[in-house]
Amino acid sequence: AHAQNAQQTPAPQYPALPSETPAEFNAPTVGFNYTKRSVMITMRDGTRLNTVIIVPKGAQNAPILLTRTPYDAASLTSHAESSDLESILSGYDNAADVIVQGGYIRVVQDVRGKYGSEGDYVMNRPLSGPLNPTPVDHSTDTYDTIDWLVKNIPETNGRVGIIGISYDGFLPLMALVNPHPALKAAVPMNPMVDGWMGDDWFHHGAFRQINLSYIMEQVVTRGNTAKWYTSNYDDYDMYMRAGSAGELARQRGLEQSGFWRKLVQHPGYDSFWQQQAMDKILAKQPVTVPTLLVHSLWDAEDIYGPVAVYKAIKPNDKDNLVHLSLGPWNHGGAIGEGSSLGAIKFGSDTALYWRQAVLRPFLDRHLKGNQAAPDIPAVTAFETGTNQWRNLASWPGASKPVALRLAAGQKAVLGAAADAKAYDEYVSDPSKPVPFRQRPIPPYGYDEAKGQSWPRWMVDDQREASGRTDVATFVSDVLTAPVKISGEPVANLLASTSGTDSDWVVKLIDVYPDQVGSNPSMGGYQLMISGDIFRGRYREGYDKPKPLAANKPLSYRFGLPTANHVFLPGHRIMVQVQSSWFPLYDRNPQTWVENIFNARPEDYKKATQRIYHSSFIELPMVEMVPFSAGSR
Ligand code: PG9
Repeated sequence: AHAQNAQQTPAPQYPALPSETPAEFNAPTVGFNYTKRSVMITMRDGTRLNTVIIVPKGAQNAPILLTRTPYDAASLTSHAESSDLESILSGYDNAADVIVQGGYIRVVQDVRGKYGSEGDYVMNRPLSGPLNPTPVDHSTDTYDTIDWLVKNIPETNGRVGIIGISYDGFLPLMALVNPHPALKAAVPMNPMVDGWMGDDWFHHGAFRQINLSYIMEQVVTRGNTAKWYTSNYDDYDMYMRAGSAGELARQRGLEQSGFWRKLVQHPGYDSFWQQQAMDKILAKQPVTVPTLLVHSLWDAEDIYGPVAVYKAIKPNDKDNLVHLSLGPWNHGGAIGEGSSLGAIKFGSDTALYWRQAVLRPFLDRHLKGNQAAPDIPAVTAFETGTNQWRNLASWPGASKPVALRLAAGQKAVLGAAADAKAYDEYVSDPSKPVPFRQRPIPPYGYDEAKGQSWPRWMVDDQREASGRTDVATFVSDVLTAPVKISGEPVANLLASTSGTDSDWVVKLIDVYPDQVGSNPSMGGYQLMISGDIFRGRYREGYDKPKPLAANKPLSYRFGLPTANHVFLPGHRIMVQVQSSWFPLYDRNPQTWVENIFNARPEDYKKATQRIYHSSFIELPMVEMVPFSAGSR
């Protein structure tokens, strides 16, 4: 009756109070030095991708610089609401100074399935093939995008470069597969290359559980609207309370995500990982596009990728189109301020130098068709320790392996004979895993104001660790001459565990002099130059997980991340060995379980670890050349 009554009685007519909001607001751009528009570009399967196009005012015959991203094109192109192009671009993922100085047309696109684009999101969408039955992938989407851009942006000169960091650095690698003819330059910066071997998901099989928050926010909604919540200010407590990465993921709803389910189904290096490793994919094709790979020496996220790709494609580089830069940066640091990282100072703004002396001439030469512009060196490598840039013809150049032996008396000795019977021993207790940095470990994040100094943890002072009884420490005598290494150190352990599985973490460390007059707080500083983890169950093969024989000395050999460092006279060389790196990596229960993601609390047991004195680190030693301005 009430409803009927409402229908019969006409609503009372009030005098209008018109809305003050126009039906459509046309934003003026008076005084702007650019124009910006968003378009939906249609891919070959009909899916439309949101693409932001920014054209500098007055641009003519200008090259296009493209970034494809899962991290929201709209926000990446509006770091400030400003009439000034450099102001809106400055920030993550854009070398804004170079882009503006070069007069580039800037294009940033949401990948399929994210933010403003249509379609389905698949993490690091594999190439069409065994892992992707559809005819579309990042290679085809980039091809179709470039084809549209060069035909629909009248101000362009028809030449396109693609640049990006991290995931946005993986996408330029995908663009190199069946590249569009207008693609004239690729700049993969700190790219994701092999998520299992050494980039974002695992390192030699140990799971990087600290990325759970990223996975959750990145894959469970199109616009990253579902947020990971903090239950503890100290991440160490949160992960300890959960027990295993699998349990925490369950508690946070991650099992609803297809990507999480794939991670759990593929804990080992099976075809799922091998078939999407970009270094393996690109190794099978010729190099046809000038490519500048960018590596950060303290990259906490993708420290494996750039050099892995360089090694894979350089043999196919008949026209010397491949370049490599190694800078003293954290992840993405090449676009920031590069005069220091944490407590470590480099004497100049290394990132600004690289952008002006390497990135800009590379882009100008290939995108402006300015073949007169000087080509950049094959390799531009910052040498930490001496704080000098080195221009090299190849990487790592003429290094030779010299053994740094883990000897008796907690000594690290260059080249000494082995003492196979003796060992150092420690107890690895999963209830007290070694923190990867001093606690409290604020939730994963970049906000220094919140103490979230994720970007600089790799240069933390390692004294906290070396003082622990569950960290075996070996240190050389004070050096009387410089020791230079260029390349990847290789850990060769002979070790036993009383358990039936174990993780081995090896860290190569530069120990500063006991006193540093010019900077007293650096006295005795222990700076990690290279370090990584290896999950023992894969010692017979990354695709062959097996229990370890308890209390039996077994050999382990695995690469450590690329270094380009001089241990100066007065310094010492240190090696630390431990069996947890928490909560960066999930704990190894140290007893065999089929899948550690599903380990139960009772599986986690203490283990007695022995590092035998026939263990050593292969150091890629280089004869020191006296520095002269000419070698810059
Ligand atoms: N490679 C970075 C990342 C990926 C996955 C987890 C955490 C970090 C990145 O694309 O930012």
